[in-house]
Amino acid sequence: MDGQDDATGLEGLRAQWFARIAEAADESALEQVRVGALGKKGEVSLKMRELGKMTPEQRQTAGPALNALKDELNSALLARRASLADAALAERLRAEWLDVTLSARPQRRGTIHPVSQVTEEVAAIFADMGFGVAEGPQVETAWYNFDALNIPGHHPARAEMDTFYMARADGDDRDPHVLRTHTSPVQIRTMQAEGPPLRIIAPGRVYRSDYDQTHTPMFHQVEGLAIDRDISMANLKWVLEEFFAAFFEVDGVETRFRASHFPFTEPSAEVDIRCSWVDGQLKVGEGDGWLEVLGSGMVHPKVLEYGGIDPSQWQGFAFGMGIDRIAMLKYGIPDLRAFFDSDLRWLRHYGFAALDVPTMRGGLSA
Ligand code: 2NL
Repeated sequence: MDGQDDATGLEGLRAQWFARIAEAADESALEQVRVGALGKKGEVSLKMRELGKMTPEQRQTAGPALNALKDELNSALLARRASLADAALAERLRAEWLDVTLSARPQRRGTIHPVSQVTEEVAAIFADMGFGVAEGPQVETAWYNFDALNIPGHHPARAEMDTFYMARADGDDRDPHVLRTHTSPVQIRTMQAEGPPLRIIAPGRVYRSDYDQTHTPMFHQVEGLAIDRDISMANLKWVLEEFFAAFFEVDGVETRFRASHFPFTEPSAEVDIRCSWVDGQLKVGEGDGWLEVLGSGMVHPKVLEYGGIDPSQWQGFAFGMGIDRIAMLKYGIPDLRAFFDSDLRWLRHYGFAALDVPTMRGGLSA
């Protein structure tokens, strides 16, 4: 012990408070230490108050020494508080640690519905031919669902027995809302939003007021649309034959085009694929039977105009088919209505494992 510290008795005080700071186990203990030393009635604060009773000479050495001690304690408190906060954070990080790389449990809890599986397959095949996937609202205006498709006001499809009409929130009954009866409005919207050239498919839910052995009020459709400067029915035929061969996983599929009529295409054709039935099982691509699978044609000039596309510069093909139907054909599912019963036994039987993602290289149902 020597010099001024000894004279003012601060060395012992200093050692004692530094030890307490070092010992404080958490932030609230540290706060108590701070109050004990530097608070209003803290030991160091009281010592500073005693300066008033000292002689000027005593004060000259004791004053700066006390101030220095106060500063030192403050920095030590600050440093200790920071290290306690670091330790608290490190402890939280250790305690709340979670292994996000832990592999999923292998139990098969749920399955992919055949409609989802087939939609993915269709999207993968068309993606390979340069088609993107377009989506749009299921509640549409009558304009997008009917007028833009050249379906006249008196057309039977518009009748209430086929179409679900909805009251419009804005009260405008000139263009009522409907549940879309096909995914064509998605294609009109895409024409308007993106302009030509276009290559898209529009899969999704559609609604018609119909319920029997082969119809459900909600079902799934995929439509396709290709618009460019010189698209013809020959392109349509190639695309469809490519699609059916890939979808049914055979080397080639012959198609048969039969003249038909739709308001939105001109000319229009219904398309059959060559097939046979062997022991009640469908064989696509061989045999002497024909199976009707879709409707198609060249997009009507008026429909192009409604989509904001100049029919003197652009033309295109379009087609539509039922997803539920081709799912039944491919996977041998006999009853359409069971698709939407949510029967777990059915879902386990016809459902797909979650990781059977269709790819062109690995095979669609490999
Ligand atoms: C069928 C028939 C078809 C279309 C859908 C379409 C869409 C636009 C313009 C022109 Cl935006 N056409 N779609 C064309 C022909 C047939 O569906 O039997 N579907 C199950």
